[in-house]
Amino acid sequence: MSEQQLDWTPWPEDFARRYREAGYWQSQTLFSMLAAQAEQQPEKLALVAGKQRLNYRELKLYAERLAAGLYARGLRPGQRAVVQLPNCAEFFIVAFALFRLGMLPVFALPAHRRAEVSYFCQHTDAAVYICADQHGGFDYRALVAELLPLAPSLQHVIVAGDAGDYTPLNSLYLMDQPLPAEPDASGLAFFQLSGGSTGVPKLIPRTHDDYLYSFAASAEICGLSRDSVYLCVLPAGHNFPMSSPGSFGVFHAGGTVVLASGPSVDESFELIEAESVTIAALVPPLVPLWLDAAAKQPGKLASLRLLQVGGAKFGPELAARVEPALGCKLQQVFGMAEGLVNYTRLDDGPERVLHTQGRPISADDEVRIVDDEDQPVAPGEVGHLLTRGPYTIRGYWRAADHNQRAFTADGFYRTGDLVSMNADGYLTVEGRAKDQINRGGEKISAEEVENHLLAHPLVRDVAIVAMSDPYLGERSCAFIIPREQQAIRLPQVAAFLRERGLAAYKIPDRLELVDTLPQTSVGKVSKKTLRQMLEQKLAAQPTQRSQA
Ligand code: OOB
Repeated sequence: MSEQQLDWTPWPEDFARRYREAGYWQSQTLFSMLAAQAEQQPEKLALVAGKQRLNYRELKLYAERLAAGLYARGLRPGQRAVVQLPNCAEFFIVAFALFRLGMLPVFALPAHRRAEVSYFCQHTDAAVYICADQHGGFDYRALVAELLPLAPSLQHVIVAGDAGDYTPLNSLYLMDQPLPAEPDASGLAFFQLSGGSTGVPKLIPRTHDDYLYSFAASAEICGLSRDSVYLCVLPAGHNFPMSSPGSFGVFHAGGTVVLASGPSVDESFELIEAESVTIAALVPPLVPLWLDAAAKQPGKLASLRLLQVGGAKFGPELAARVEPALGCKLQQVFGMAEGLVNYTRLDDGPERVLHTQGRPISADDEVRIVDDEDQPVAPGEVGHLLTRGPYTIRGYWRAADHNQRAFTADGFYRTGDLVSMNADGYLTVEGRAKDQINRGGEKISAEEVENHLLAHPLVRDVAIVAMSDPYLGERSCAFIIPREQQAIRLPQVAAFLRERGLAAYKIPDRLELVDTLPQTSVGKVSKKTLRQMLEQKLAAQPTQRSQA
């Protein structure tokens, strides 16, 4: 067995055979999908990113030349590359170059900082880190300087834009150079990031076969064709905008991907009008902004056919406003980077589209809804969602102990979501059992942030919980027992976490100082009680919520 095989959990042979025979796994790599489009319609516009417009031939060519340049620098198939790029053309050129070479990208979010990025590099022994010079007011080259001593495996740092002391991405495009054979489609293609509920983020190993199936089938469910024009508003490396059906589903269908540089509604509306966008995907907090803007600028969205909303709970009241206000179909999407994705279907009526989060992609997505003892709940009742199937992983990367808890013995992934299923097989998300805060679609592992805060000299103990928020759905609140009555305030907490290199969205929105933390009967901190205490307090002083 190669080292790589020991690091992840492939599907058992009988399942793999079944998924191949059913035609889900096509033995096609992600790069060869792009190459097929370049062959069939070379001049078709594939990507719009700012002033750059690349057709399929160009996108494939740039990816190949970059793969050759990386290869010439000594980088080899199977090695890992941490990629932290904003929504720009290079994101896809780099991704497809790495797929071609058989290197394995880890797609860090642009919001990640030293703590997350150094961990990704260490945990995967990454050979290369690829970033932008700057984006959103942040200079990634400064991050590199802090990163290098922490990530001894890094052989190269490659920067898109002004590279400073590092290797300019632009210098790596090589023509007519040899490349190794394409990787095996049953092997790993790249890593998604888990939202996480544990001390350190988990890496999700995805194969060419399983990922390609997930977005090809998603593209079909969403009715994508060569005429589809997809607006990518969310960070391009997240599973939702990448594969549900996302940019990869659009490439598979031979359509056009239009990148927005960020979530600004003005930019999105300009792009929709200018590029005749037909489909876009949002997290729930962006929807009210779109509804307001659409009321002020009627006509801008004339080309839009489908708006997808997912990543966090989307309530029926807001959902009901989408179709009348935007003049397009709404689709709810409930998915996870580990695999399973559910969609309401294009021909579903309002009962399903407004009140459920859809049903799975595949007839071979197995879904179990169970109680705390792993026993099936009665039909329609709320329980823990477990799942396995042709594109849901069987284990995280290099996480043998955690995998024992996160998966059942027969390979079902414990999603940590509480759901109910109606008689038609549609799921409604009813809550969450995992120790996570879903801050408008951005996932925060409570334990990860708690561990950082426990290192603060004024913190004796800490527990982080979600508090409901009218705009983001949830925000995070830290309950802290200070040491020896010494007060600690939110700005100090924020500065401390920033200093430790944590992404800004993980910094608690509110701080409550307490003398004790309530306990459950088995002596664990009762986060349920903390959430109730918080809701009571916020109900008594509602204006405090936004000031916190
Ligand atoms: C998507 O992926 P992740 O990995 O960032 O987060 C997954 C978790 C789910 O387990 C669930 O807790 C929550 O995000 N979630 C939703 C939801 N969609 C995701 N909770 C309620 N309603 C929804 N519609 O977030 C993701 C991946 C692919 C497609 C869409 C979303």
